[in-house]
Parts: sequence; C-alpha cells; structure tokens
Amino acid sequence: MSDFQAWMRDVQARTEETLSAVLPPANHLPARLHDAMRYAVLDGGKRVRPLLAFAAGELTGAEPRRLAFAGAAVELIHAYSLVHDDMPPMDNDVLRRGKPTVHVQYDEATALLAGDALQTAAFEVLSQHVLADDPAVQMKMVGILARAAGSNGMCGGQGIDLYSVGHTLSLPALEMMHILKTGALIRAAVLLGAHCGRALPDAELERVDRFAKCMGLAFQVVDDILDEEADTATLGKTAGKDAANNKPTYVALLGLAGARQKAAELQAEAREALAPFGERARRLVELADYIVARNH
Ligand code: GRG
Repeated sequence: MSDFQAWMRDVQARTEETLSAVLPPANHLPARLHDAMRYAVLDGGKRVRPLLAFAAGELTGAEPRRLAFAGAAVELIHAYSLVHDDMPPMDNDVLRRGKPTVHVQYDEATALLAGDALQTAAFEVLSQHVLADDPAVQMKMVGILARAAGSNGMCGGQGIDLYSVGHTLSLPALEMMHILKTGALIRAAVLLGAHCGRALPDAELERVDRFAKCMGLAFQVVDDILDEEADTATLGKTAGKDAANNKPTYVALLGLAGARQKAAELQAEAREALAPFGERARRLVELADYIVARNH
C-alpha cells in the first residue's frame, strides 16, 4: 500500500469514527429516524470531501481533531443531499452504495426527515466544537458551508438540473449547474479544512480556492465519464445521455475524449494553482490525481 493509500485509509477511518460519534445512537428515540440517519451516513462512500478537508488542513498545519469535525460536517450535508436526491420526486433511485436507498429501506417520510436532520446536524457539529482560533473565522466557516449547501450552491444547482430536463444546455450552462450542484460542496470542504489551521495570506487562499473550484468541476466531469462508461458497458445505450432522465452531460456535449481532455485540463490547472506551496500541498495534489483517475 502506498503512503497516500495509507493516509486515505486513516482519514476514512477517522471520518467514520467521528460521524458515528456525532450522530444520535440508533436506539435513541425516535429510533426509526435515528436509525435511518445512521444508515444513510455510515459504512459507505469514498469520503472525498473529508479527505479534501484533511488535505487542505495539512497545508495550514491544522489539528486533526478540528479537521475530523469539519470533514464530518461537510459529509453530513453530502449524505443528506444523496438521501433527498434518491427520492421519487428527484432521481427515484432504489440503490445507493450497493444498498437500498433510505426511502426504500424505511419510507419516504422518514427519508425526508432523515435528510433534514442530517443537514441540521452538520451545523450542530460546526457550532459545537472549536474549529478555528478566531471565533470570527469559525463564523465564516459556518457561512461557507451554509452558502455551499443552499440555493446559491448545491440546492441551486439541483434546481437548475431539475428545470433543465428536456432542454438543451449549452456548455457554460452545464458548467454553471455543476459548479453549484457538485462543485460548491467540494470547494467548501477544501476551504473549511484550510480555515481550521493558521490564516493564509489572501493571495495564497485564492490559490487554494482556485484548486478547489477546479477539482469541484473535475469531480463532476469524471462522474459523467464513469456513468457513460458504466452505461455503455451494461445498456449499450445512446452515448452521452443519462439513462434515467435524458439529462445532458459533459460526455454528451464534448464526447468521451473531449470530457477526458477537460478533466485533464482542470487537473493541470488545479496542480498549477498549488505549485508555489511545494511539499505542503502534497496531499491535495495526490487527491486531485486520485479524483481524476478514480474508477468509481
Ligand atoms: C437533493 C438538495 C439536493 C441536492 C442533491 C449532489 C446532489 C444534489 C445530488 C447527487 C446526485 C449525484 C449522483 C451527483 C453526481 C455527483 C455526486 C455528488 C456523486 C456522488 O458523490 P460521491 O461519488 O459519492 O462522493 P460517495 O458515495 O462516494 O459519497
């Protein structure tokens, strides 16, 4: 196992431990709701967002304890978004991470409540633990996550996605949708991790933010490529259209080779943004490479 793989495994294990500790116990009343929340969050997922928070925190010398809470907060928002996204009014999926989705395993009302409660749990975590030396910075972190999750971030991107079904999106419009829907939370993970440590000069923070924006978009481009490859392998369907609801994707607009080229360009820009940090940015650079090269 490489040094990077061992680091990933450590962060993933620490994230699991922290998530388990901050979530209410499964038998705590109302047990069905708390059980559903734990089901949605634990034992699954790559934990890309906590990994990014930890890697950004290494750049600013942040304490791992702070990073574990910051990463868990972002992961709780991510988990809530998946629970709601899988429900019948949205993607209507029956499987997630190889298990029945929350509304299938429990019921729709429980899935709705579990998602709502996971979202507020994220902000409880951010407000209950000291994550920055300066309380004003911690307030700023709460604002970063709130904006990334809300109608000017993930929810806004999901809205554009929903309202665009059946319409043709231009490349800039597709990009805007994904910058909000997927990119905003990835960017927030990096910024929260960085803010757990010592303050960076504005120009350096701007570089970290540029890295985060590039990786937010690259993550989605790669997701589209992986979806296309899986669909082509299993369904032999028309290239470039999401099987379930005919949504536009990067592959639809750029072709498979064009989408791969786009991911490589974003990866190169992300790496370039971090070049002046040298060894301090090693984990972030390794994660950028992992995100673009991943196969699931
Ligand atoms: C319902 C408010 C609301 C928002 C939903 C992010 C999102 C918006 C929906 C998720 C739908 C989706 C599958 C988007 C593609 C990119 C993405 C976020 C994939 C899943 O993230 P991973 O790969 O998942 O990090 P794991 O399981 O590893 O955590």
